[in-house]
Amino acid sequence: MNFVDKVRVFVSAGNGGDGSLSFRHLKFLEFGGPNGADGGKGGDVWFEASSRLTTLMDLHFRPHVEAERGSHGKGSNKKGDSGSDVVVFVPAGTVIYKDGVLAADLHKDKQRFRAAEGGRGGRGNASFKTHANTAPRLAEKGAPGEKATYDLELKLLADVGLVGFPNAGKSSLLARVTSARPKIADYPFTTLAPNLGVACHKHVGFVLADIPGLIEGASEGKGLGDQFLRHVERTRVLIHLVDPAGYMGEDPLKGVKTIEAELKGFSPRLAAKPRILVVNKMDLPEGASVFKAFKKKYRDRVLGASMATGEGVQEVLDRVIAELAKHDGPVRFSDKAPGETLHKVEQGFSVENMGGGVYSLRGRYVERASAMLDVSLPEAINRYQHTLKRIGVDKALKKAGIAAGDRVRCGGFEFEWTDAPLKKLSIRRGDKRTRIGVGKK
Ligand SMILES: Nc1nc2c(ncn2[C@@H]2O[C@H](COP(=O)(O)OP(=O)(O)OP(=O)(O)O)[C@@H](O)[C@H]2O)c(=O)[nH]1
Ligand SMILES: [Mg+2]
Repeated sequence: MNFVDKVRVFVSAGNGGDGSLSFRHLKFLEFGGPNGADGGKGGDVWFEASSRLTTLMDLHFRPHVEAERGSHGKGSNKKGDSGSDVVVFVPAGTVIYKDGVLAADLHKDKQRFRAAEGGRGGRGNASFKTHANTAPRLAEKGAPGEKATYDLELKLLADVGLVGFPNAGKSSLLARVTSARPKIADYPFTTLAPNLGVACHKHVGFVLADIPGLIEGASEGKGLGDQFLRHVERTRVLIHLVDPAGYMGEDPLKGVKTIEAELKGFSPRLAAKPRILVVNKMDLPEGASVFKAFKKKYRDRVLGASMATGEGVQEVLDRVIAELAKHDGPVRFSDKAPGETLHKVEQGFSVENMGGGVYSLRGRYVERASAMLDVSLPEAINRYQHTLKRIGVDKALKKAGIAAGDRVRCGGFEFEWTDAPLKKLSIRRGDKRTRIGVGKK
């Protein structure tokens, strides 16, 4: 089984339901007034952290997430139902990026982030009723739900990270101080995916992460180490384990430099972590002399231990809890965890002359307005034109050199531009009323 720790997810929120265009018809009441109700809101898509999950595996197999659309409004003022939200559960410790920018950091159980907001329901004609226009033949289509692509990364939430060359005894340390039972064997790259374990020492509990061994070039992708270094990126302390026999016969003192360079090469954040240097396998014949050489260079900063006999393990744990106490507080990936964000529709727009008499109009507000326009309703078109004028689109198009007969594209919608003055919007009467008035004379 693969350890999935990075996955790209495509989310689409539900579209809003369309508003209804309807009038009340009663036997003895000819002009019952508009009663077309609004459409329901489309469902949102949320990410929620759950401490019960440990991998992003599910999303790896089902990366497309869609929320339900709102239902359409109906006559007799029957509002459309909202579409149900979809909640995607991810392990606590999942960091979410949108276009390479941090969007949310779900490090605590039940933390939520709205990944895509459902479109609002279109308004029915009852909503457009005013004193001046008592019978509007005007309704909006539902707003499109947001669509977005996110990159999710799982960062295990461990307090202590175990680093070192393959075969140094990292998994042996985890097995000795926690109830985790990782695979341990006398060959490099025994560990292929991170193992976590919970240790308790002198009433202090902490989580240890055992990751695959690092080799030279790990930070550039050699071996297995680099893809897992990010798991220890937000631990508070690193234990660097050294095999006195040296990795592949290399001098263990030189080996420390190699690992240090890899940590630095991966990220400055990793390089800045406090470290506990431990010469392991002190029961081996070369243990004592190697430890002596380390002591000369690193003085108090190095400890000797044996995961085989248990010698020195208590001292390592003492050092761990002392360091943890010094570097308190939960470790966050970013200082500003956005948590929940509200998406406001930006009012800004931009106009671009594409050549050949075609102009492109961009901006979330205008694109949404275009998507909500029901072109079969002249009154809706009139209102749309007034909106564009009010927010200054007309002016901007003129400035960009538009001429009558040129075309404007906005979202998936295209219209012809004219210079003709707009009809007054507010004093339009229902067609029927005018006709009846004439008839009564
Ligand atoms: N003699 C002796 N052998 C040890 C000690 N600690 C670990 N070993 C042995 O060293 C070998 C490697 O141990 P692991 O714990 O698998 O090492 P690792 O660092 O997790 O290795 P990778 O997962 O491959 O990176 C195993 O055969 C262990 O039994 C020790 O203190 N003394
Ligand atoms: Mg291991």
